[in-house]
Order: sequence, then C-alpha cells, then structure tokens
Amino acid sequence: MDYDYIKKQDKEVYDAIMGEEEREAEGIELIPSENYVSRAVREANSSIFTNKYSEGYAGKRYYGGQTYTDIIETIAIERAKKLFGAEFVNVQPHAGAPANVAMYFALLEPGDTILGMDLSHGGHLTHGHPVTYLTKIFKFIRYKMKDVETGEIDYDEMRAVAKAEKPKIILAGYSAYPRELDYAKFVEIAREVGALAVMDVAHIAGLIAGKSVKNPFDYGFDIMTTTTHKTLRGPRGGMILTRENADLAKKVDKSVFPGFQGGPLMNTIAAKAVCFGEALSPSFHTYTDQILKNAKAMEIVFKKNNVRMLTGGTSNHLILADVFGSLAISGKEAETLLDRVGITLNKNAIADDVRGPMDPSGIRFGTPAITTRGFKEAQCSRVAELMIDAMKNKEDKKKLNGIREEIRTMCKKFPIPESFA
Ligand code: DSN
Repeated sequence: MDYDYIKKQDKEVYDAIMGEEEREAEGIELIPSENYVSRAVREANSSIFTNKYSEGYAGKRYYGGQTYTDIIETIAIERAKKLFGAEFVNVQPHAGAPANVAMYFALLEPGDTILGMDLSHGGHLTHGHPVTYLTKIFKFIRYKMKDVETGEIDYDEMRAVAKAEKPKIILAGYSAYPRELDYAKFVEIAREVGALAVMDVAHIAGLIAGKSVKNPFDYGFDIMTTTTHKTLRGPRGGMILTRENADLAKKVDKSVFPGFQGGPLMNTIAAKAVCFGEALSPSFHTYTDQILKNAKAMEIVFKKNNVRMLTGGTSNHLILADVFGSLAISGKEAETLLDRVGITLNKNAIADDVRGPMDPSGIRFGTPAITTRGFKEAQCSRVAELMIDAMKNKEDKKKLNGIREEIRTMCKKFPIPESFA
C-alpha cells in the first residue's frame, strides 16, 4: 500500500505505520481474533466514503447526497444475508461491543435478565462482566461447562436456571471456547422458558460463512451479533443479523440508530461489502477448512508434549493451553517470551484459574491469520514445536535467538498476501 502523502506530511505517524508493517511482516500472528485483510478491503476502508454523514438507513436518511452510500450499504446487507442465511442484517455497528449493546437494548427493558456463559469459562466482557456498565442496567446470570476437560456445557443446569430465573435472552458465543455447541439444545431451552436464543458469533463468523462449522440459524437461533474482522477477514467492525423475525429486526435497526450510534462509518461498510464478496467466493471455504486443519495440527503437537489444553483440544480455530499447570510458566510470562521470538498471542484466564486475570495460567492462540498467510499443517506443527521449545527453555538466550531467526525465515517464505483470489 502506498503512503506517499502521509510520508510527506506527517513523519511521526508514517514511522509508526512503517513499524507496524514490519512487525506484521516479520512475526507470526496467533491472536485468534486477528487476521490480515486483502488490499481491496483496505482500499475500501480508506476510501472517500469516510467524508460522508449518512444517519438513517438506505432510502431513509437524514442528510442529502446519499446515492452511493445507499448503494454500498445495500450491497453489504444483501451479501451478508446470503452468507449467513439471515433475512435481516444491520451492518452499522462500529464494532462488536456496540453491536452487543445495541442488541441488548433492542430486545430488553432495564432490569431484564440474560443467561450467559460464566466469564471464566470463555464468555466475553460484553456478556455481563461486572466492569461494564451493562451490569448496572441488566441482570446477568450464568451457566458453565459441565466438564472443562471436554468442554461440554451443563445443559441440565442451564435449563434449571432458565426455569427458575426466566431470562429474556439465552446467550451463546464466546471468545475463548474451542468447541462447537449443541445449538438445538440452546433453542429448545430458550423456547421452553420464552427467551430469545442469541449468539455472539464474533470469533467463528468466518467459519460459519465458509460452512466449516454449523450455522446457529439452521437450529433456530433468533439473532446473531458479530464482528467482521476475525475469521471473517474484513475491516474492524460489527454487525447484527436477524434470522427471520421482521419485528425483531425493526427493533434492532432502531436500537443501532438512533438509539445508540450516530452516523455510520460508511468507509468501513464499503470494506465490509468487499469482505463479504470475498467470503462468498468458493475459495473462502477452502480457507476456513484449512484454519481448522491447522489448529488440529497445533493441537497434536501440544498433546504429544503433554501440555494441558482446556476442553482437551480444539474443534475450531483456537486453543486455550494451561501453560502454568503444564510448563510452569505463567500466561503473562509466556506472552512476553513468545513476543520476543516473534510469535504474538495473548495470555488468557482458564476455567477456575488459580491465578489472577492480569497474570493468568493460560495462553490463547489460533490459526486464522497464519492460514491467510498460506501456512499449512507442516508449518503450523513447526510453530507449535517452537512455542513449546521456547517456553521450556525460557532462560536459554542462544536457543531463543535461534527460534527468532527461524520465525523470521518462515515469515519471509510466506509473505502476507494482498489478495486471495
Ligand atoms: N478482543 C476480542 C478477542 O480477542 O477475543 C473479543 O472482543
């Protein structure tokens, strides 16, 4: 990408951009919620649409000059509908957290109850963490995994709590959960207690769009919220999808605007449209299948080395490993150490963690970005071996330097692609 104008005009910002270009090119990205977007997505994201105010929706805007914003938002919506099998889509949420907030306010009254996953078992901040404002407005109650070694959700407990507490929403979808869910069971329990079944699919949206994992809508889920920049490989942004209920979809639209947000980021919506176009192409399915194969390849190496993985492994794009329990290194120490050898991932609390949230027992990593880079099972197994080698030899500077060099060489061999056709 050219940065000719920034280079001439603003050296400080230009230098930071160049630094990030180099960091991304020379390191291995394993944060499971990150990815590399195509040049086409970046061009749309930095397009002239950033100039335009367009509060409202296509055909019903508050300002004039909407010929092309209407076109671009309609393209994005129609493509998203096709990708996810939704009848209604709102592409305006600025990110995942705003999408979830708008969804809650669309479906609930203050004081209403939401039944979501226990946060230490994989749930997300916006699923009712006490540090968020949401908990001042709504009541969040919890279900958990029955067995953290298999990942099985305790559906009996979920049903019992749902019957006792009468939540308005039963919420699925997590940011650190490596298994698929029994969607039919969620919907069955939701229907029994008159709740809506809602899933935050942010992490697995691309896997659903690529048909590499099940689609919750096929089992009767009512609403899905998502981001567009993880496995879906689009710009940073959010989206709310409604399976078929026009009344719910109307409430969602009103909640996003004017309820919660102002002018939509039309440049981001243009980039979402481009990303959805890419995800509709047959090669996207090959990509998402490879994400899963690559995660399996890493799982095999961790298993062989007796590193404990929460839920025993993975059925999706991510792995949560108990490195403190297995390798006597804390999550934070592992994150810092691996960063030094050119592998970026994040520390993560594990279920029933014995350590605190700022320096937990686990690390979370995944394969969406390295798969975009062209890594197959062989390279992913090698990366997993290098991770374990580094963690086992954290004091051995010579070994760590050798690993850094091997990572750099791998990255040179697999440059970040500009297009995926
Ligand atoms: N920050 C995202 C993640 O890494 O999972 C979720 O918000």
